[in-house]
Amino acid sequence: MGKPHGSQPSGSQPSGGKRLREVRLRVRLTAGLAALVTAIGLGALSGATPAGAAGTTLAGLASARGRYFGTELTQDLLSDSTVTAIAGTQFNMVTPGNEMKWDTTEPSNGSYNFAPGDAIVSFAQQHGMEVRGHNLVWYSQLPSWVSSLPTSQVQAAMESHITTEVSHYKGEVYSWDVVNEPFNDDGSYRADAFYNAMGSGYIADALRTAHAADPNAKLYINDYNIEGEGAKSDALYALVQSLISQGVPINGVGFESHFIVGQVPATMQANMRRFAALGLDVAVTELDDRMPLPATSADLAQQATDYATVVDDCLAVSRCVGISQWGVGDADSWIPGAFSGYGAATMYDSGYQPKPAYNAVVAALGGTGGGGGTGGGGTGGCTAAYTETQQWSGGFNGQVTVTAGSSAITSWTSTVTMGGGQVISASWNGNATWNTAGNVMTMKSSYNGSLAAGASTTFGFTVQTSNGDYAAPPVTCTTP
Ligand code: 9MR
Repeated sequence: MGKPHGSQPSGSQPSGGKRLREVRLRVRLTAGLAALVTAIGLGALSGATPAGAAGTTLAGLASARGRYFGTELTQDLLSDSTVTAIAGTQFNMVTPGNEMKWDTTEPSNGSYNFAPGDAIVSFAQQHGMEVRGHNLVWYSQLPSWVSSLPTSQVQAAMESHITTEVSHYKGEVYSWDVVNEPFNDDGSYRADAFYNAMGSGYIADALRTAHAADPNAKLYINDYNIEGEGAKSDALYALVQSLISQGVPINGVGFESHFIVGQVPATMQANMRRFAALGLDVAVTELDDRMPLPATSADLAQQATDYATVVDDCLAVSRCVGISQWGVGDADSWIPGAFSGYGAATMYDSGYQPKPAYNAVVAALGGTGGGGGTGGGGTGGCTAAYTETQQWSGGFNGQVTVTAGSSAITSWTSTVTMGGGQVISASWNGNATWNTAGNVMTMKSSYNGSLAAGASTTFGFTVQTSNGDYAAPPVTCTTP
């Protein structure tokens, strides 16, 4: 309890992977376009981008760097339009929080329920996102009928669970966390129902069984407290080395990455690199970065640094395929429920407004919106991030969060560039001017120009769209 909880990198595709990736991309784009056509009608397609592919979103920026940016999502949130709007535009990978776990998918022996997982997959497909299947074999959220089985029956139950679930989602998931959290923190094997019945050989058996059911899915081992070098990651490293030498199908290692502010391991990049050097993909699978509540601006600034560090680490390792945050925002994060007095662990605050960490990630991914207007240098500077706050037929409200950089600022200027069929009809919380077409707005600070280092303010505006284009605009921020 109260310990950092993290995850690790995962492995990648063997031969034929490139072609598969191309096919997957085509399928994904097709799904994204289909969703777009459904949402806005055929006439609006020209010039629009599928949700999640826009250049200024986390997903779009990550894609430009050859990575994905994902989020965890649970079925109950699919009816929350604020959450789905962010999830469907900012992220292009979804990990179901609980919906594919054993206690949901096979609550009693041989009786399967895929409806909750199917709902997440369908949301992903409608928004041009891919899915990380999570998870197949785990000591937790394991129905009691499995742990009560005579040890002689556990292997058959495990294999049939894997075969049935992986077959059900064949072709629909990008990767599977086949074995989740198999180690104790000292690097010994966790003595769960599977280990007790089969010894450590259950891991190879699980991977082989999953591969037989869907040879195209990337198969991962996923764990926490393995992000930096240490006894636990050494144990995992030895395991995957041995699996590879035996020809066991393993493609990746997932680093969960449940961090505490200021404690991203300094060896994370080197550690990911050594797994990648084995020919595996690595991924940051459950990123969050918690702090004591109420959050202070110093902790939020440190969190921004931490998130940027993780992005930098992933970008520095060519086999790091992507980063997923665990939850969309602080309001749906597991942290306050699990670590009393802690929270504020994600990039979006409890009202789903982007935090400094969001801007830092945008900047780390090379985005202009988060890059600051001064070109760095540590004096002044600001970043801007867009979110849609409301939408109706023919229009929407947008909001830009302006965040000061590493020093206090006294004024700022932000630009918002809408598409050709979009006209900004109103604005608030700043002094705005428009171009003649009405789609490019320059907003200068008014009463809200003075911001302490890392502090934020927002301004808002209303957009009328004549062609069904609700796409997010590029936004910039500069200081004098
Ligand atoms: O986010 C999940 C939460 O809703 C569940 O209550 C919890 C139960 O163990 O599992 C959470 O997700 C975990 C993930 O599946 C594996 N790594 C740790 C995550 C946080 O506990």
